[in-house]
Amino acid sequence: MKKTVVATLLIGTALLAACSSDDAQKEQQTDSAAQHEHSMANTQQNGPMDHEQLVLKDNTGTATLTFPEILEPDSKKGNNVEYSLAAQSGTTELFKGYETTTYGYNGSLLGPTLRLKEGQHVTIHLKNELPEATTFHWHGLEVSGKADGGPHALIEPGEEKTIQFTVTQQAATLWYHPHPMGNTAQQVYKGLAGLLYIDDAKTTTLDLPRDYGENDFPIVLQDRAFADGKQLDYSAVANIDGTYGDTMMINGVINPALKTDKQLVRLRILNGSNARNYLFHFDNDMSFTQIATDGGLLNKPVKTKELLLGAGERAEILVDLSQVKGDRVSLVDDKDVVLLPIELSKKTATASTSTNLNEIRVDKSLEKQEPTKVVKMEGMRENVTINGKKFDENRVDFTQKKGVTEVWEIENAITDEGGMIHPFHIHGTQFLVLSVNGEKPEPSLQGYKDTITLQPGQKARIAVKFPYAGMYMFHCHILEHEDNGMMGQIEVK
Ligand SMILES: [Cu+2]
Repeated sequence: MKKTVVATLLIGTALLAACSSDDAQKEQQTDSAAQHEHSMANTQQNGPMDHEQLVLKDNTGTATLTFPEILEPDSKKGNNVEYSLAAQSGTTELFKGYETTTYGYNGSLLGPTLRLKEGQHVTIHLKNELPEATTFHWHGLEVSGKADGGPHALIEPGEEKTIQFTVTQQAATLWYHPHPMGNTAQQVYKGLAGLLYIDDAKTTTLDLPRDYGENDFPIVLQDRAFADGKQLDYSAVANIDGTYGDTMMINGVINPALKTDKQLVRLRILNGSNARNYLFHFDNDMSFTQIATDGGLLNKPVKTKELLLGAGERAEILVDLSQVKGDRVSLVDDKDVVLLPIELSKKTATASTSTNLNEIRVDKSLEKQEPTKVVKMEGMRENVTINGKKFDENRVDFTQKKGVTEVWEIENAITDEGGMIHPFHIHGTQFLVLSVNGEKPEPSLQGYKDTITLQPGQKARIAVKFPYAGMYMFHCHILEHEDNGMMGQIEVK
């Protein structure tokens, strides 16, 4: 199986100097997995290095996977819906006999699934019941800058705020999380995250599994490290280059197994981790079908055996569990660490699925256009920058006209220090990938995206259109990089 490079790429200055041609760079990338092993070995001998990644333990499957509740509206009249969400602090029994201090929305850990329909006029009453300031950011939602919940939209402890927007985008699996300047990583780590689904009329007519928690499962992947007393003590485990955990938490459950029938299932997978990338496949090497990217359905289902999700990205996949021999199959990562064991009952049901899912058209003329905006992500540790700069809330980095498509070039640059994966995210828009390193994007990138995971040395061209006006962030979705200023802002007028 072809392995994409997921590991941190460590390149010595001398090696970098020796590698100036493209070929040499490619060679470096294919060698990087081996280099990573090497760097881990060094780490163990010489003490921790900043880009050390905590090794993930197998998910033992001793608990049962549960699913977030779907949030009931406070009121619903025609197309008008009203919801209330409060960010709260509490305790959760993640390990038997231990009370772990956690954050959540309308509860102690994570949040309910907010399920909206295209065309709805939505009012959400936000309340901050935390002991610290926060914001409510709607990752992937096309809304005005005022409703987006970036770092400018701080809500102080005890404060309430109401936002309103109309859902004008197609069916998708989005999510929400806090976005306060310099403090996002810690708040997400403690448990602030929830799913936001958008449904639309067309998607409901398609032949796809759609029974929430029955054959259509939300899967929020988060790796966590627990300090003394099984606490999520962020300051004890934080890593400036991305905080990794050794323990798999899915939907807020430690070591959960998904229990279901031998049927066709839809997994809506969110990489809600602070930093970890997951290059996943099944341990029996069976194929599965990707049907959606961050921002909605692909034009056609894409059959594959592995998929990479960087921090913040989502994918919807269909898995035909009726073809599994035996009563267990596991989703595993590229090191064969068990991410999610699936326990199967005997009942077998086969199902058909639609083959035409969406009608995304890329404007061919854009493919030849030179980019009007260039974003260069570089650096590691505290040196992370975008176009050589750290975030400054008083500086507007770019401007763009509402409703006008521009070609952006996003580069993940290799520097003297080396390079690493950076997942690049833009607020308030769903973009289309035109090319990666000058080539047509792979099928799994041919849908709407709000986050694109770039390997060191990769350059992507994307078509970006903002349907609304306001101030929006663009940043690396390794939350510690974001907190360290690997972020810029764009004013859309
Ligand atoms: Cu980054």
